[in-house]
Amino acid sequence: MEPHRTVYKLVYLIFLLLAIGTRLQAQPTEQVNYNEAKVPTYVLPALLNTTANRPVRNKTTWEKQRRPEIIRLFEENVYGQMPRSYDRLTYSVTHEDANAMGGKATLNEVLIEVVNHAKSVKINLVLFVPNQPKKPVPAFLLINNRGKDNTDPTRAHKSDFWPAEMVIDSGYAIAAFHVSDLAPDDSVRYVNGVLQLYPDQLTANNGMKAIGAWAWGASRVLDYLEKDATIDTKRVALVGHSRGGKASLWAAAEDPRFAMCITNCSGNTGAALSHRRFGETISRINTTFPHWFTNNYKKFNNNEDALPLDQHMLLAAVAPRPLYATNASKDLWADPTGTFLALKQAESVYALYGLTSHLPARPPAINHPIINSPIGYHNREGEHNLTAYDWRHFIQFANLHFRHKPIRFKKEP
Ligand code: GTR
Repeated sequence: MEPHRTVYKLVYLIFLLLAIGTRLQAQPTEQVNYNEAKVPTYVLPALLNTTANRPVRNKTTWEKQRRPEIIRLFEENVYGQMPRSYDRLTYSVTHEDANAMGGKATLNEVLIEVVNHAKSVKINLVLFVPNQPKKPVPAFLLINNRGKDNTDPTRAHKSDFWPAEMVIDSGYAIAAFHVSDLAPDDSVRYVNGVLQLYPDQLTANNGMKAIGAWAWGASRVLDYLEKDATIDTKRVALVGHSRGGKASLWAAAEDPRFAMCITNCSGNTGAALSHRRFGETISRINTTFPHWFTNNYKKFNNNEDALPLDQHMLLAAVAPRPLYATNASKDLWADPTGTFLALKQAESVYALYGLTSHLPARPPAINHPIINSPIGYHNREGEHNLTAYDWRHFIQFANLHFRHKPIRFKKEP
């Protein structure tokens, strides 16, 4: 054989081996279930029974006993402790434009600095407030887990992920901060942020990680908004998409000052039930994103039945505040059915407050939003994303629940 042919063969063989190796690495260790018939039989932890197995029959027992128990269960097992105290919060407006969006809004870029134990974290807030009416307005606050260009203060770049003009035209302020200011979304670098302020969290098995840090950040932004006279902080809706939607749900459950929670396509360890093991599972999420949840949560990898909780309990912790969850029809990874079933479970807690949910018995058809209900929901046609369609319905939901305005459904494009 000619020597150069042998070299070619060798090079080919090496490439082949490398390709097989990469593929093997990328292969999931566990099959993803997208088949409803293969959902195992499961028993959800009872929402309306205390851990001492006492029935919860009214909102007093719910608020005094069961709700705090549930928050502790999630702190201990899933999202980690939520430190509430810090030494100092200061802020400065780094850029103001009273004539933003062609004069419709005032832009404030605010640098919020939170200090604890001589360490600080800086949160960059982008905030547009409508120039009319001249009184405090309700607001939407987005936890931005995508590129910062999605919340461009200059508006040179516009994105349906944060359609600021649409929200301003509807009479709401719109704000956003980026998750990386609190904890970079990276399995090594996530410690460079909030966790520096609370070093004990780093070693505790129930220590917060990235998702807890993002939720903590949302509450610090609310601390700032409470000092801003243009915002009606009794009517702030917290919005998050996907991993940001897990954080918006945790933040709203944990901090009752958020008046409304919107959790968009949040899926596993967001609004979907884990016990179903449909789409993304606990072991998949903990393996791919080891920096999101507590060390304790890893105990439930392939062990969902041992969980003393499920996400219906977190949704219920938002009650009686209006709660809106979404899915996208092609996003089976986030388990639309499991999300809807979790919301249905939470209805019993809204009922303790005399609030009747109008969710149908079975998941509504695609693009059939349920707005006129303290628990709202839609399954949008399409992919995993946060879109103008989603925002239009968040605004309608807020119009109804924040302002008691009748819903005027416009024809969908
Ligand atoms: C996926 C992850 C989901 C969801 C999503 C996102 O890769 O498995 O849980 O968080 O990312 O944030 O877009």
